[in-house]
Amino acid sequence: MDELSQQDVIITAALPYAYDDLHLGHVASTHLPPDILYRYLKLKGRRVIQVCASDDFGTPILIAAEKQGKDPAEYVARWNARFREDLEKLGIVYDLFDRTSSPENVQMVQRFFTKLDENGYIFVSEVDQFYCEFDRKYLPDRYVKGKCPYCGAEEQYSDVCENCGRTLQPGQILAPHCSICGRPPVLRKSAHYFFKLSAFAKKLEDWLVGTPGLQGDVKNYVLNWIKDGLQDWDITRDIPWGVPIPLEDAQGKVLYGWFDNHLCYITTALKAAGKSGEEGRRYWNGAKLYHFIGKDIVYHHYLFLPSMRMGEGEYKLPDYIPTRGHLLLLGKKVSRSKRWMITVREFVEHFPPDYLRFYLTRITPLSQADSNFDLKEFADKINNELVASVGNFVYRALSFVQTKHGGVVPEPGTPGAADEAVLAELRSAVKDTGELVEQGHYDRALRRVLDFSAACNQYFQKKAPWENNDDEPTAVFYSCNLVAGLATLLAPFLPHSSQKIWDQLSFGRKLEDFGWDSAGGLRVEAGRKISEPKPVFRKVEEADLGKVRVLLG
Ligand code: B3M
Ligand code: ZN
Repeated sequence: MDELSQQDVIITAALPYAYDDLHLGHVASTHLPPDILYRYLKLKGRRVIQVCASDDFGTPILIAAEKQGKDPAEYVARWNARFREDLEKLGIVYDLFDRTSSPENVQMVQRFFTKLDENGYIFVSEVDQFYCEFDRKYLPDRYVKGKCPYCGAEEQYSDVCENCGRTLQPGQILAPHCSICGRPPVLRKSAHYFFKLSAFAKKLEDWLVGTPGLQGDVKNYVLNWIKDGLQDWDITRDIPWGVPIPLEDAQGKVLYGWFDNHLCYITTALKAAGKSGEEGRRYWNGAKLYHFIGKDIVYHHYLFLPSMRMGEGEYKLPDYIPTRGHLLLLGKKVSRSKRWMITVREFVEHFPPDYLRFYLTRITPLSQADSNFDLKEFADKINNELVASVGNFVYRALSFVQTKHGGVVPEPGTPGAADEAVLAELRSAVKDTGELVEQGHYDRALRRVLDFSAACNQYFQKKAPWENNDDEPTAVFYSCNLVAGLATLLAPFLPHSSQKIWDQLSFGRKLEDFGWDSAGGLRVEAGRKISEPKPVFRKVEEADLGKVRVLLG
């Protein structure tokens, strides 16, 4: 990233389906990483917006709403509100958290369809669809259950077997039955619209190879998919919940959720920026684009999304699609059906949000490798790194000002070698951490901040101000400035705690007003009266962990 660039930045996070709570896995791969980048760029003074939305359309959501006897629009609105609440608790605040079902997005999606059609990338073909004669409706994928032809598991959806993980083609499932009434469906012909994904093979390849910001580990296997041949893509659903296909003879048909949802990145960003039409396109096309995702939706983001934008021709492709792996829970894969998951809601009832942010950032690399949420490791990292290192230094340094100097930062003497050295270490921490964030390595960036915190503790120990040496005021003065440096360095990762530290230093101005680059300087001046120091972190006890174990049954 060009340091001096005034280019706009647009950051998006994958859109959660509006039918279940956000869990820790969503946070680790999809919502927390972009928030770190966003907060950092803001501190760097960049023009950046961050957006997300609820993914409202699709068969599973319609079924879930029907099960509760709710209107789907009302059903998804409740989830949307719930997502915002949960994310806000974690300090993840989007400039706009919209919804794929917004009128603006419906308009954008229909525009895309029409343009793709005009450009020759849409065709019609008859497909076999399950149809329930009793319920008088077409039954797409999730409305039909049956036996998996591969592993024999019963009660699997007709598009995927949750037991063996295989994808099924229409008509492949054995002993199919309607999930509403239980009767066997019949196969009927239905006219479906297809998107010519195959026409983009070469262009996609060129884009993958020619875009330096795309992750190498993902690129390689996407290139292999292209080599194996791309299937044209059925983008039609015979259900009443989705973006209506804007054609006379497509009555009763809507677009598949994966046609409309990623277009909401564009819609929502333009809406957040207050731009539309030609101005909106200019804004989008002039910006650096980041789409953060989890590895399970690589296919959609590295093939569907770019080819639709290429085929439509007006909106730029992403510069970065940071892709992270799954978060295992105590070594096992998260499963909604088995309820092997911890929701954000549950977690923040027991722990401060920054503890989650800290631990997830520490264990989540920029790669498709899975990470593992482990309770013991969680407690160890919080207790040994956050409490014993960061918390300890901040509290010791400020308590010293309080008890020995009546809460007033003392006037320093001439700095010695150790003071110069620790200030140099602060400067390099600011530089290194910033570079690592810009490269997308938030785990390593946070690790770098912790190394700095260790250096602060060593400095304090070495200077031993409690021995009342001549340079005691210098040590205390420098320590206060190191505390301020830590507050800024931690701000992208731990916004709540960093604010608490900042507040104890009683700056008249906000942390954000100082910005990132000022963090390497001496910002706490002598004579300043600080607030009463209080420990910023508390230890995680065995009893706290017990509460989480209860959540998992
Ligand atoms: N809702 C899948 C998911 O939640 C899907 C992402 C859409 S991003 C455009 O993992
Ligand atoms: Zn039926």
